[in-house]
Amino acid sequence: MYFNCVAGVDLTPVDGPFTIERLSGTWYRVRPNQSFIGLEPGQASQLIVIHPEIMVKTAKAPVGPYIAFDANPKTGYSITDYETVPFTRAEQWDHGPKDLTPIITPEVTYERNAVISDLPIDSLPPVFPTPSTVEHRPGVLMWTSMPSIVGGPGLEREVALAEVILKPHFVGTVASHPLPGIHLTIATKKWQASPEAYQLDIDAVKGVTLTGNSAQAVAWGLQSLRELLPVPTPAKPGVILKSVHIEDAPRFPYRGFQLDVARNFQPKAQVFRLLDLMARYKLNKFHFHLTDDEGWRLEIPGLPELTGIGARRGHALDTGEHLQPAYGSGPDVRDPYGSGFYSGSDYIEIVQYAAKRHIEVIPEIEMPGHARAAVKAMESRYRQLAKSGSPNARQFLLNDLQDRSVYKSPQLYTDHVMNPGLASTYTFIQHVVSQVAQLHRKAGVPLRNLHVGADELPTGAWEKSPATRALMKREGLVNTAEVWDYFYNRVDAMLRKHGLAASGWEELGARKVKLRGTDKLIPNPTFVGRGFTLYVWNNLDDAEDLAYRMANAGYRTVLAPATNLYFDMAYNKNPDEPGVNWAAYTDLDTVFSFVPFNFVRTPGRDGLTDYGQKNVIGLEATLFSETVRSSEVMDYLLMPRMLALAERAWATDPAWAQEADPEKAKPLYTQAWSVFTNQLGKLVLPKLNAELPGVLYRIPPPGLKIQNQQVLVNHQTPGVTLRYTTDGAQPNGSSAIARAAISEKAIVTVAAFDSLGRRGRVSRIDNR
Ligand code: TNX
Repeated sequence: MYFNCVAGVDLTPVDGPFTIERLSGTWYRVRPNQSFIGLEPGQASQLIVIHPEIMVKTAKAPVGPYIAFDANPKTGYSITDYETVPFTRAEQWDHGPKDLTPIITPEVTYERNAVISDLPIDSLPPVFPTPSTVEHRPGVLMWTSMPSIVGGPGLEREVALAEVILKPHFVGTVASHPLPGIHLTIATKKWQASPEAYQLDIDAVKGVTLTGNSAQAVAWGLQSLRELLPVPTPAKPGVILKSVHIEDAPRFPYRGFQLDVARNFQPKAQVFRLLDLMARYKLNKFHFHLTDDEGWRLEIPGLPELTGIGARRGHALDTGEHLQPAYGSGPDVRDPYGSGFYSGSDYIEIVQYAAKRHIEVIPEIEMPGHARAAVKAMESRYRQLAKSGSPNARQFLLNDLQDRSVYKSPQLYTDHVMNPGLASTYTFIQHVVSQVAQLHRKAGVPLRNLHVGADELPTGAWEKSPATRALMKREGLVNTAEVWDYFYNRVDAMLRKHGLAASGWEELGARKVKLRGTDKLIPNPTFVGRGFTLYVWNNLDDAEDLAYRMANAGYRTVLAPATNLYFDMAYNKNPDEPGVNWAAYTDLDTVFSFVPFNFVRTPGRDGLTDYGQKNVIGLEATLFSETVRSSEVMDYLLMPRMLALAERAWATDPAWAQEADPEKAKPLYTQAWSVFTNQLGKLVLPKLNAELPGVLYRIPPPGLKIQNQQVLVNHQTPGVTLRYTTDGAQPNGSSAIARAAISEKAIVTVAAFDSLGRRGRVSRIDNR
């Protein structure tokens, strides 16, 4: 029997009729051993699998089990009638007295929600993310039918966007284009240097005047107009808009989101929907994690094996034809999350779809680590060609077949790195880079930034490779850190030939050194001033201040801290709450409360200097997809946290973050948090539901508390409808509404329902 387990399995032999072995990465096999005497039909046998750490999350349990029989070892039979039983024993999640992270009970939720006030809609900022300034003016603008939309040169797309936004409000009306209309123009807003700054005026007489520093700025202004418009009601066409003057510009030029489609694939339609979401909330950089150990998701002309082998996963005893199961993809190569890739024309469509929404696609090609899909695909290509005697068999080979290095990646791979000592490695990179650039050219959207990975080369890699040793001798390189510099020097040179700037994870600009015997990352002097952009994710332990040290040293930096902006982290510790937990539990307020310029908490670590601050170009949230085996899970982990990201990345530095005195900062923060949660519950999410239905964002469970024998109920996003039952059943759309305290003496089950009647997570309390 085979299975995957992202959390790893303890392989210490245990007594019993089965033996567990690790095949590669976190892919395991269980085999009957000598003491196995067979199973009669209907008979059961127990296998104990020990996880080396406290698991906490059911999402980390074994997944994708299947069976293969010795008589026919190449065929796997999926086991679908299995379940992960809920964790019920404290030792499954409790680390003991030092464990300060609570399980989130309905009572804890109640206390957390209690700081949120229910605010009237009129008191909320009418646009999300919060604009720099909003001045309400007297009067209202009324349209009874579709207004005329006039745009200056270069604004054809924005005129079309304005039409898309306005049309649903005038269904059934005759387009008489009443005055006043909508005027879109590009003109320099002197008050703001940002090319994304816009000014939006709504006036009873002059209509809507939207001026931006660029077409992109005008598009953002239209998103603001969309937020100002009421939810379209086809039965009552027409629009009444209050007069307002808005001046707005983003805090950060880089407002990004990274999607990993390598670990588990997402179809093109889901990528489009993500881009729609990003555009709504003015996020402008889509970092597309297209390759990793477990998948290569972009067709590259000339290298059919990359997708033919590297984009497919299924049961196999070797990687000659496709990769092996990972993250629960099971034995079947048709699994839609294990297998899948974007063809050249799919990719062109994605790039164009993004460009239309003023979003830059930054593709990522992972190297030299996290590259197993490419390494195995190129090894298989080599073997095929070598068999037929081709002189070019080694042309694109990525690994040194004589490599005896001993290393292990965080995902437990031992054979997943590109080798810097092979000329063919550079031939491969050169080919891929030029093909990706070519796809962008075909899309009519030139590639400007390419993310070249640089994540987590495990200690020990390359060290016993004859090819790398020969390189070191030739070039006079004394250690792996120097080989690393050599490698990225060459990669950078290739990128430059295509006019591309290199981006990478922090290690692109970091040097691994030893401090009193332990590893430490310092800013790498070699590449300062090269124009690299570093995405710094590690803010754990003594890397807490790494992002600031990089920026202070002169590296252009994007903040992507794992504790606050990694959306594969679960919202909380509860075992059944989806997601993982290696960095943190990341609830909505963990994202909302992130202070980009002052997040280091431990005394003695570095802060951000004024010089460093200029190098921080923005924020990025990521979604790594080890546990994202459906579009539903993707939506759930993404939203509404993406809204908190958008607010932090776009809105000006909030007052609470600038206040040095914690006593004064606290009430300011609480007020801002109330405003944000009320905006979500009353404006932003209902609007999203109406205009882009089907985004299955997380609707958190209500908070519950018993007081004077009554059940008090509250919620994180005021504005939802709270319904309850007293018979133990899950509430539905016709269950009683919890308007005030619930006094029934019963087990009370409560859930929130959003504007589309979708039920959120359920809370329960015993009031008998
Ligand atoms: C770390 S952060 C990784 C990824 C994993 C992720 C899971 C980074 C650049 N590398 O390879 O998918 O953690 O959270």
